[in-house]
Amino acid sequence: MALPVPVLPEGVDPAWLPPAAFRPLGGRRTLIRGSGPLVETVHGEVAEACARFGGEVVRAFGPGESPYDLVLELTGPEELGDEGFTCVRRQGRTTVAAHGQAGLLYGLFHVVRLGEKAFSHDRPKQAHRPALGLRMLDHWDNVAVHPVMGQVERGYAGGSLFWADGLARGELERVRAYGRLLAACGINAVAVNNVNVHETEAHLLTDRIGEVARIAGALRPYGIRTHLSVTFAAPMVLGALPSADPLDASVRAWWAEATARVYEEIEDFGGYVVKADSEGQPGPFAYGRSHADGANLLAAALAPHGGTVHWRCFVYDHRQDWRDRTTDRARAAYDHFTPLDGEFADNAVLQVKHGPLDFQVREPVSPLIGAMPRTRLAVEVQATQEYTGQQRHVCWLGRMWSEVLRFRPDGDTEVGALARGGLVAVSNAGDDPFWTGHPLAQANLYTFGRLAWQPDADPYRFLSEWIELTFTPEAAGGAGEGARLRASLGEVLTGSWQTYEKYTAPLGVGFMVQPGHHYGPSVDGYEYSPWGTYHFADRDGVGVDRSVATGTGYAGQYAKPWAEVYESPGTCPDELLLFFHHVPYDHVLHSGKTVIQHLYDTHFEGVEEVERAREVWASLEDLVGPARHARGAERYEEQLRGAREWRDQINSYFFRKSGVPDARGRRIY
Ligand code: BDP
Repeated sequence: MALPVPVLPEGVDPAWLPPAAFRPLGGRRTLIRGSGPLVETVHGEVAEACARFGGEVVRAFGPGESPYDLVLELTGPEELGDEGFTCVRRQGRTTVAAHGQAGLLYGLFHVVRLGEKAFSHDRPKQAHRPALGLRMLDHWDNVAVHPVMGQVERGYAGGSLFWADGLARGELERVRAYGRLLAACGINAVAVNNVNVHETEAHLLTDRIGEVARIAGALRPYGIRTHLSVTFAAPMVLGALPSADPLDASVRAWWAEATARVYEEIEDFGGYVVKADSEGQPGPFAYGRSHADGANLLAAALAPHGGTVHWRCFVYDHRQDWRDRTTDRARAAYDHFTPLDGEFADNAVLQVKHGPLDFQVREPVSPLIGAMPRTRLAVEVQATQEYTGQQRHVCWLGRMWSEVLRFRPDGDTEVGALARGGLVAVSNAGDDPFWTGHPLAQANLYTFGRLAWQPDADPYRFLSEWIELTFTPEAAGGAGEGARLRASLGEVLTGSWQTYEKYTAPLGVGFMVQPGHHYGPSVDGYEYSPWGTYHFADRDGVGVDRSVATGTGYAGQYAKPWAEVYESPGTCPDELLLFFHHVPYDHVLHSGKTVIQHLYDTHFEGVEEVERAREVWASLEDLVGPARHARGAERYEEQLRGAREWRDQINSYFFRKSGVPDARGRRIY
């Protein structure tokens, strides 16, 4: 029996799977061959398209040669793995063949992305399979509303999709619809609660696992495995043991039993996510044990069931002495973890933030990636826009992520290939009607999934796909208006990351945000605090000396060629200069401009670019639908206000520090 396509509540944006995206399946005869729960999902999708747009779907070859337009069959070769598929069109028939059920589902979404082109002319057989086996979203959702952080820590899209009133939601249709969106961009794993595990959330592991099982049940029809963030202190918090020492036999037994019970409830449970010894979370250091001891404890509990532990590497001292210029937070992950290379169990994955600090608008790629050849690493990016405008500003991050994924830490292998443990994003979705607050922030979620499938692909291709699927330009306005819609959306999104960087904290200087919530400028907000995120601006210059010769030595954590490239201001790329060097304001960049003039110019330009984007969005009123348009328009007002605030504060600050006037004579206060 076909599984029904989830029904969205009134007013919820269908995002990149609006009914119109399925129109090309309409009026066609489709044959589906194979059985299993995900095949039923595929059947449900096609049946829904036929109900809406005409056409017919059947489950077996009828007598004689029937003229099928589309065949989706579970007969592909084993080499494709569970998630791969082939697609070919010849003699008027498009055939998708997969070995595994998930592959068939991904194959269907591939056909939807191709649209009419899937049926218009012959196509040679092409095999598709994901480069990375794990393509995951971490939700920083709290079950209970946290007094300071709200429900979704760093969430800008309303409350949690999973939890309401302190419990798993009773109605999970929207969770199923979320699973559908995720599958349509290739995501196959979700962690359903915050990495900061408070007491309520800790119980999800034991007495409240049934709630997690219900969520897992809603995501499963779309091929998504559920994971849980757990606290390292669980044996004490939940089991009343006197210790959580990873080498203690009773602690090991506790984890083994607790984990076995999890698998009784959720057979295909993915595993645990752990933030340990980080920003106040408990961890193995308390017992004089290493992070390999800690991760292996959980890996051992999960191994008999096929689960994985995702052990985060965001380990640093958040109570450092800001007067001590030799300690450097950027060094911490590498210093803690590289000595442990080779000590981690096979089912332990180290989850590394893409940059050494914390999801800034520009950071170098973490030197830890590439420095642990005998360990499985997953790379973590932040789709939720904590430091990039909190989904009130448009900031399409696909290009940034692609630069990370195509970076070659050793000058040879790309990050996308080194991330054998997968690609993970902190989710930007919530119970907001547009899923992501700003409707255009959906593009980040979509692009993330697609990049996790194919990390070396051109990210702009995925942006165009998102625009086509979400706005179906032809359907929205006919050929001429469709082209205008397409071009306008491309214009406001394509360069939005660079625009954001221009009016906030360019040249790799980072932070300068308001402490706590991290929205809006406060140049010295963290400058005299223990968090380790400094810019060291004084009357002579700005930036952090991380060279080996005279600074913190961080640049020396890279392999060649990067250690040399970053070591000297003469070779360091402009966009990272202030991350690696403290330079005078009149230091001349490769671009030929001085640092101070670059700061002034980019801040003026950034605001102008937002003004222009706001106008472009205003011109789309008739084409994007009234509710979506109104939401975007309101956000653009706020983005412009915010961009001006950033411009004025940053420019004034540096003008006053340096005393250097703007070469173009613009007014700086
Ligand atoms: C920082 C966030 C904080 C997270 C932390 C993490 O400000 O809310 O808990 O990262 O990744 O970016 O653990």
